[in-house]
Amino acid sequence: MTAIAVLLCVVTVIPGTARADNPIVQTIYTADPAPLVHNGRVYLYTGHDEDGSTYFTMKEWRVWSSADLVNWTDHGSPMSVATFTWASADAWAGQAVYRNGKFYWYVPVKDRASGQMAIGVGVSNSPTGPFTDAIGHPLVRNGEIDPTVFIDDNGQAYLYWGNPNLWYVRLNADMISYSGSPTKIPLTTAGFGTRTGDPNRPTLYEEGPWVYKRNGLYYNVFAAKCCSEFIGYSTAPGPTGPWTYRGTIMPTQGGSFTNHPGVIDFNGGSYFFYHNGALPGGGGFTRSVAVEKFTYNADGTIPAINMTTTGAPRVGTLNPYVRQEAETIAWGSGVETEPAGEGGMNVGWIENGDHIKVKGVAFGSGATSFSARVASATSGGRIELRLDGVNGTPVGTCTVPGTGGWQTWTTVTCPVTGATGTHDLYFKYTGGSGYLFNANWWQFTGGSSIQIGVT
Ligand SMILES: [Ca+2]
Ligand SMILES: [Ca+2]
Repeated sequence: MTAIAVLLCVVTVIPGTARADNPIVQTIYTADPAPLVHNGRVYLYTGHDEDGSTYFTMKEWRVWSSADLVNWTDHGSPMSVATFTWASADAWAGQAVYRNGKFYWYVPVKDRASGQMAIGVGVSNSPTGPFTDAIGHPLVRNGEIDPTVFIDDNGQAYLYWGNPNLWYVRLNADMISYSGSPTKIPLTTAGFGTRTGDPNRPTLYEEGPWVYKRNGLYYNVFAAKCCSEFIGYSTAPGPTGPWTYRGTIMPTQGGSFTNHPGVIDFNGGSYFFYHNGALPGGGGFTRSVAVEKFTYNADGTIPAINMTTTGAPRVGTLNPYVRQEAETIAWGSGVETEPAGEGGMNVGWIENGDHIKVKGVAFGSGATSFSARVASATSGGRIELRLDGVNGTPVGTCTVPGTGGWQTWTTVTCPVTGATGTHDLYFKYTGGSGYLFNANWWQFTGGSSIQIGVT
């Protein structure tokens, strides 16, 4: 019985267990992940390392979202250095939180007048923006970076930040002002571990704090030591301490000399976001955000977590019978994204042989047709629909014509056969040389993805 059960398990698991979904974003370099769970989705706020960067050359922040932790929708850049008229550079590591119907995005950015790093705060009615400067000046400015914001159960919010020090201040309920003065958290070796070899930095705390509360325990997860950094953490019985160092979560790995944590619970699982240099051309200034699933120990401590190329398991399916964005991607090869003239983002830079994988597409009883919103300033190409591999089972091919412009959109439709059940779907783009076409969104028609009762 055991052997049979194991065999059955293997047979059923393999089709859904695809590999290499880390890093999360393949279209650009991303850094400093800050995940936020809201209304059944994970919104992932990141920085953007410019291609070929040799410093932390960062001009804008980016937003992504997912309901299944494998297919991530690109929401573009709803906030940049230019959002803050008083700022001159350095769109570095921030965090967005939700309160009272608004999203507040706390970020470090360089104050033009003083030349010091300061903390700004953007605000939006939507998790994907656009964000505007909430106050028109820095929220705090003391030359230190890396804000994290935590709202306790009693409604008191705290802003923590700092490198080389670790500061906190109590935010008012409006989330854009504070009471009292910024206070230094004592960096004791009991609280933050012992660093050797640097008399100016006696503890392991370096930067990038991520403060949250879980089951009554307060956590401060942070980038430790330098350089290269690892991720360590401390816990406390209250939001202002006293902190106790609890050890390493993620050791130094992955080809980037910095790292940055973001920790959430979602859909019954716990997830650890970080960054590394895993994309081609990647390194300390060309980083990529990734995610691992983990399970807290019974006493609330966090196990060691290693970087993988596998990423988090899928926690849902994708419904192909509603509009899905072309820029919803589990893995993209050869493509990039840009703002679309008719709203949102589109996929572009599509050449012969490029592809996009979307995982866990629930075709149910079977799709009969496929439509895609496309544009082409050249002579177009083809979208081959394949299951479970870039050269997997073909279930349809749509021909894309020239439309007279890269933002001159039309909808093409083609028949589909053999797409039933749940599969990883590959869009394999084929055609001539050069850029073929852009894609904005897609949708199948046919069988019901969710079969409830009889209609
Ligand atoms: Ca390409
Ligand atoms: Ca789109």
